[in-house]
Amino acid sequence: MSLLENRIGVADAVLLEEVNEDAMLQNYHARFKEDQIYTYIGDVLVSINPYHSMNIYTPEFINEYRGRNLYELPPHVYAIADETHRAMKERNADQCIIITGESGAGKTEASKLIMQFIAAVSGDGAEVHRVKKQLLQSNPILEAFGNAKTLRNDNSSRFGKYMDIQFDFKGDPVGGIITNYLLEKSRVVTRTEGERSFHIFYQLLSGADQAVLNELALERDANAYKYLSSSKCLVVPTIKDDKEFAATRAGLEVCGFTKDEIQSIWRILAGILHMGNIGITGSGENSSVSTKDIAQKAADMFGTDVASLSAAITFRTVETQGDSVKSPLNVAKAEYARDAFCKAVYSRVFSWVVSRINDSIRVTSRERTTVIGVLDIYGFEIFKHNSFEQFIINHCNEKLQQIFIELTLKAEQEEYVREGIKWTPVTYFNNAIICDLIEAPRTGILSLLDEECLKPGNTSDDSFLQLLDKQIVRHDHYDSRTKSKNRTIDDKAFRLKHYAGDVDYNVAGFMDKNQDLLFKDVPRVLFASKNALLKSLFPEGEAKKGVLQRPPTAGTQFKRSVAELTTNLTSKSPHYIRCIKPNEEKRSRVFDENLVRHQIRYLGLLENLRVRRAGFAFRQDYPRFLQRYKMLCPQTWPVWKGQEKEGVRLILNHLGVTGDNCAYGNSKIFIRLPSTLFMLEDKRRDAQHLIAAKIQARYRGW
Ligand code: AD9
Ligand code: MG
Repeated sequence: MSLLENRIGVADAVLLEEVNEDAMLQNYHARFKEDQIYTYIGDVLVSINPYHSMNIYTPEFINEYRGRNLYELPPHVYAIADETHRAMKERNADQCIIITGESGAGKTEASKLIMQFIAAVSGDGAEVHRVKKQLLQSNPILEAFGNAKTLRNDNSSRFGKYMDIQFDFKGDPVGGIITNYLLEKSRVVTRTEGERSFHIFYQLLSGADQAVLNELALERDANAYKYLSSSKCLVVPTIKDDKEFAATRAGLEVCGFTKDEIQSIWRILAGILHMGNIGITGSGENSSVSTKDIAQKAADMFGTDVASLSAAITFRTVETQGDSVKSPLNVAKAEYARDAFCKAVYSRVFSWVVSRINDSIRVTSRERTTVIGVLDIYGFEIFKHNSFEQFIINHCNEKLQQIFIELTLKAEQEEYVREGIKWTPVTYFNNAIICDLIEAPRTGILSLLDEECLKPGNTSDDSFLQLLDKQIVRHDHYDSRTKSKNRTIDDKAFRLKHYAGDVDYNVAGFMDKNQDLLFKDVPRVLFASKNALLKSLFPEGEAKKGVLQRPPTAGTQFKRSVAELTTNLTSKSPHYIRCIKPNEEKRSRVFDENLVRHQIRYLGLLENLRVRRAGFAFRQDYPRFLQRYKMLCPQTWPVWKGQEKEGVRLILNHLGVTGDNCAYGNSKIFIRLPSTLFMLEDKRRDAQHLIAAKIQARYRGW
């Protein structure tokens, strides 16, 4: 079936008769109703989450899409995967696939389908087979440790993931490197009601053998653990935690984790759950652990001594000129210290798991590899209450939108220049202004946050907000109660007008989360742990080490890694998947036009289409065009021996497509109107029927 035979709406928005939001929306709606979840805008794939399983991911589909041209078959994520893989092999150049869209739109599913496709179409030698298995098996592990049920998505990624799949010269995968971005570690101890902590906790409790739970001193009931029970959501109907546990464990084994390592991970997770149950009492400026038996369990799991563990959360050691003084913490501060302890342990275990997977799968030989990078990060989020985490997540999405704008525009412009064709640029909303507002050195919000964190004396989340109100009050994309007296904004919040909508960020916790300070007591206790893994995660706890340099703040670290990511992505040939969420209720077959319209708007899909059509709706290189349509002209059928460009000219002249309707680039033919393409396709179909009929008649005549 050709693209154009797939006549439910149009399979490529470029072929729409009218270019406007309504036409785009109606096209998506019509297709969605018929389970056509994929549509192109040129070579950008738009994917609308069907929220039900579809039988379009079978081995037959994989075979169908293998080695085919993008426009030959109906749009599909496999077509993008194939195109990317082929482009890498043919041009011997690094590629990347950038998957964007808001939380729950289908990014992670798309990234898994891409990996599945690549695994299926590449070679099958023993070594390649091992690598492919490990690449695929790294998914359940990362999802167990880094994903969680949120209000938006039952399997929401709470970390950013970028994976380079490395290939040899034959195009077979030989390894991979995963980069993880800031995990939302606060989830370990708190989150909004109705959400869960990371899947792995529930998996462990429901999936581990009783003997394992006994060893970990754990009860099977998740409700027994405050860190889990507090958000009043333990079971998710769409998730089978026990089965997932088996998958996670199998993944760990395939990726080379030893039995000891796996056991250490379970002990650390159990330790965290026990920590959450530790009771702290006290009066005035003092506190102590009131549940010694639980503290003992936590200490056993962490391989530490219970007295040191208790002291690490109820006291703070302050060092002054060689002397160290222990000062007591009140109950609130001790609880805070306990939570900080658990968040630090969990996020370091997570990063370790990623690097351990990398140790197994990355290519160590010096053989040159080309890569396909697949980016799947947490999507844009707007909650009722948005905090530092949403600020970071949304900033990352803002940057990706900018990359999309710059690269699609740039690529399009470059193509016209390369092909020697004149065109008038289309104006675009460029969100660089919002990126700057957040990340500009000295004047951006992240810098102002650092400034406030580093100021001596009395600073607080409130003083940070005051600083923003003083420094950036005039920025068009910034608002606050102080600035506009707008009472819809909380007086402890600031509002940013993001590309995807207005978000109010409550400043409570911004300073703490940015500083991310871990008082030395914690690393010291953990460095002394008998659990070798835990010990290795807190090297700064080693007593002899001199004064440690203050680590960069969480915001600064994130800014740097996003900058690295940007450089990395822009150095590769990009391919895009834009994911759309059809409704807020996670329901199948429900298409909320307003919600989709909003996404079409902020994803810039209409501008994308305009740019794509600015001039020419369709383009194809001469050999392919000639091959497809040569039957439409007596001079080129059945064989054309002249130059391909000339052959194409003969065909188009013969059909009356001349003048402004087309342009002859250096290597491609550009066609202005979609209707021309329809005409070509119709004529081609008629011609095919005619040829088939002639052949049949000839056979009958024998
Ligand atoms: V987040 O930013 O990580 O919160 P994602 O990654 O965009 O988000 P995800 O891929 O996790 O969303 O998709 C959400 C859910 O939608 C999945 O768990 C599936 O139940 C469902 N989904 C997404 N894509 C497909 C699909 N192609 N076919 C069927 C799908 N179901
Ligand atoms: Mg995801």
